[in-house]
This record gives sequence, structure tokens and C-alpha cells, in this order.
Amino acid sequence: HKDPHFSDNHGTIVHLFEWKWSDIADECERFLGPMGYGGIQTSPVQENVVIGSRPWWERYQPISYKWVTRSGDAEAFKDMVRRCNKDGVRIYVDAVINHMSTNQKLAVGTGGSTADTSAFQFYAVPYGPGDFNRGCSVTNYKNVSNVRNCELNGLRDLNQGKNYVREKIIDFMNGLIDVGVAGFRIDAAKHMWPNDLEIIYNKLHNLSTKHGFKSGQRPYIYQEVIDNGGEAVSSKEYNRNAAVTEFKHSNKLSNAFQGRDALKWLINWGEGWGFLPSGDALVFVDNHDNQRGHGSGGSILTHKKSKLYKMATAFMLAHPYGVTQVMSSFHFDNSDAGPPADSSGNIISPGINADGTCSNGWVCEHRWRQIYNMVRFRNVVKGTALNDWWDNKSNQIAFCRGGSGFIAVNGDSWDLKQTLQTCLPAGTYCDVISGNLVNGKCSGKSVTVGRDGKAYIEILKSEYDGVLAIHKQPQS
Ligand code: LM2
Ligand code: CA
Repeated sequence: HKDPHFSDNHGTIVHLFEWKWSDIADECERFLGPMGYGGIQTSPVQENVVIGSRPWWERYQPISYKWVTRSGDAEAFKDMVRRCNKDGVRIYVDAVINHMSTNQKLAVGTGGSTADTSAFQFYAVPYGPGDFNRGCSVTNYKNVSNVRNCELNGLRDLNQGKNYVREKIIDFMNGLIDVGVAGFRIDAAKHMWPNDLEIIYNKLHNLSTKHGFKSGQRPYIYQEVIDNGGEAVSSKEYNRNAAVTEFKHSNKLSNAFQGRDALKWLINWGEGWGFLPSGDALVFVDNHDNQRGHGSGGSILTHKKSKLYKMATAFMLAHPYGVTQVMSSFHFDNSDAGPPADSSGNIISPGINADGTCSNGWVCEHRWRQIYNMVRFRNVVKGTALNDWWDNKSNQIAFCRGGSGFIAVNGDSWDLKQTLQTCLPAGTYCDVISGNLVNGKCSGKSVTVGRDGKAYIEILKSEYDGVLAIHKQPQS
């Protein structure tokens, strides 16, 4: 369950947080497919409880396994999966299987299902009192059974040790696999027993050959385990058969790029920093929780600090470590605020501006040139190792990827002006950060690589971006 099944010349997952299914389908066709994105993490598909102020986090309070949410219904979901797969873009669903919604006498869901959560009755599944761990709250992260057998934030805690509960979860996930999804993010995996999860994973169907997957392929699974050390539960309990979110990558990268650690130390980034093995790790700069101070979030780089954010994202995408994920956000001031919506609570579609950026309250980091061009960089250098590391013993760094790509970063408060080994064949290359190749010319900076592979690299402290990246052209 560790292979994301990207199609050829595609890679990197974008989290289209709170997007509607019909908008995602359009985005696959008009942008993600052509740009080489590998897949999408969707918001939860399962029916959730409706909360009056419509915070984003109502979607983490399931009320049934029906596919009806503010993102759309089952028909819209199936249409999206079909259209995205056709364009070489995979769908991974955020699966909320640790718990159901919380204490409310009469809860009503986005599909009209009801629940008496104080009586542990979820009529539309159905689940009853015997299907839950009851009577305690998650309070002690030094105690494994407290973390796994108690209620997280008061959310009704399913007992995955029960065959009936597992069967309901397995049926839900298999239904999604059968319509063509390629995998899952497992929400709150830390709060479930790894053995119970393995039983579930082993009963999942192979990916659907009807939707273009080769036979015998297992779904990609990345389990959300926030492990920054010092707790009873470790991410290393989860990476035997499936991938795990590596939160240390997010925290440490934000530290480094915000000046709490010198960039020269990134020389052994990855396992050398105590992270999970590269093939087991799903990595990101920020996610939907830590970008707004939820889920162990603290001082994480986000789109709000755009220059540093783009530098950290470029570093992540240029570096061979992990399966990379890009966050795509909506604007928010208040950490509870839901996505752009009309007065009836219907989500408003992103508009697309003439320059390709988004409007209507959507940030669309995945459409920023500095980010989508680095997604392509990663596709071009795929399979190569890191070589020719250079640093100035401070915050200016550069490295190469096996003769296919070169990146330099200036995190110091002075100019970078340096002749560096690029490892690329001689020629003139467009910097993909400051511009694109337009009508045969670089719209941004260009870099001339000599026959010795060396090039003069300049990133002034006054520049709009603190990165420069060049690569060979994609083969197809
Ligand atoms: C996750 N990973 O383990 C998600 O990534 C995270 O976004 C989810 O929390 C969490 N687990 C549960 O699925 C979010 C949000 C919480 C929110 C919950 C449930 O970060 O703040 O909790 O969803 O909606 C909210 C209130 C909280 C309240 C709870 C229950 O913020 O104060 O606790 O609902 O009413 C009494
Ligand atoms: Ca649990």
C-alpha cells in the first residue's frame, strides 16, 4: 500500500481542500492533467453533520457512509474520478474512520440522515452503542490505550476491534475503490490500533481495472500520524505495509526556512533527520490542520508568508525525499471559517483569472508558477539521486539531481552571486521560478551552463523569489 500509482510523467498530490467534485473534474482537465500533477487528496466523501456556522471541520464529523457532502453527491464524485483518471490524475480520499460525530441530541447530516449521538445511534449506517469505545476522552498522549480507545475531541470513537465496525468501514472504502479511486488518507490513524487497520487494509479490493489500473494493484494508503516525538504512539508502528504522513518534515522545514535553523543543515535532509524511510513518507510544507494552528500546528509556513513558503515548497519538490503533497487553500482569517459559500451554505466555485490564478476566495497555491513548475521539475528528475550539494556555510544552498535538474536557494539577507556546478549539459536554460519559456524565450531569468557544467547563478536579496531552478525538458 505504498505505491501512489501515478501515471507516467505525473507526480505530487495536491490537496484540493473543500473543493466541489465538479470543480475538481474541471481542474483535472484544464490544469492538473496538462501540468503533470499526479493526484488529488479530496475532502471527506462521507456524509457529515451540519453545523450552523458551517466550519470546515464539520467534515471531520461523519454521520453516515453515504457519499453526500457540500462537495457533491455520488454521481458527481464518480464523474470526477472518471474524468481525472482519464487525464492521468489519481484521486485519494480522506477517510474518516476513527470516529463519528459528537454529542448532539438530534444531529442532521448533509444528506439528511439523522443521528442521536448522545445515545450513540447513527441510524443510517447503522451503528449503535455497542459499536463504540465509551466513557473516556483522549487526554494523555503518553498512554497508548487512552489515545486509541477514548474520544478525540468528544467525537464518538468507533471500536475497530469489532468485526461489524470493520465491515462497515471496508464496504465504504471498497465502494470508492470500485469507482476508480487510487487510495486513501487515513484520518486520525494515531487514534486507531495498527493491527485493526491492517485487517481493514488487507480486505480492500485491488484498484479497478475498469478504471485503467493494471490488475493486482493495491490502494495507496497514507496514514495521518502526528509524531513529533515524545509520545507513546510512534509513526514507526504504522509503516509496515502502508505510508505515513511525516509531520517532522513539515515542522523542521518551516523552522529552517523561517530562520530557526540554517539551511546548510539540510544537506542530509530526510532519513538523516530521523524521518521515516523515504518510500514510506507522505510529505508537505503545511496541511489543512497545521496551516491554521490545528493538529499540533505552530508557526508553520503557509501561503500567508508567500516568499518563504515558495522557497520551502521548491526545496521539498526538488528534493528526492518522500511522496510530496501540495496544499491548495481557501483564504481565511478565522481558523474555523469554512470555504467560500453563498448564504445558503453552498460552496462557491473558484474563478480562474486571466493569469491562471484563482478568485472567489480560493488561494490555489497549486496554480502558482513557482509551485507548478517545481511539480514538473520533480517529474523530470524522477528516479535520480541528489548530487553536487553546495552551501555557503549559512543559508545559501544549491544541489543537482542526476544531470537533469539544478536548484539554488538564497535564504540569507545578502545577495547570492556565485559560479556553481549545475550538472546539466551545456546550454541556456530558463529559470522556472521567475518565468516560463514563452515563444522560444525565457520570460524570467535565463542561466547559461558551460561545457564544464558550471553556471553563474544570481539570486539577489531584493528579488521577488528566493529560488532559482532549471531542468532538462520533459521527454514527452
Ligand atoms: C484529524 N486528524 O487526525 C483531522 O486532520 C482534523 O482536521 C480533525 O479535527 C480531527 N482529526 C478529527 O477528525 C478537526 C478540527 C477539530 C474539530 C474536529 C471535528 O481540527 O477542531 O473539532 O475536526 O469537527 C471540533 C471543535 C472542538 C470540539 C469538536 C467536537 O473544534 O472544539 O471538541 O469539534 O464538537 C469538543
Ligand atoms: Ca479510536
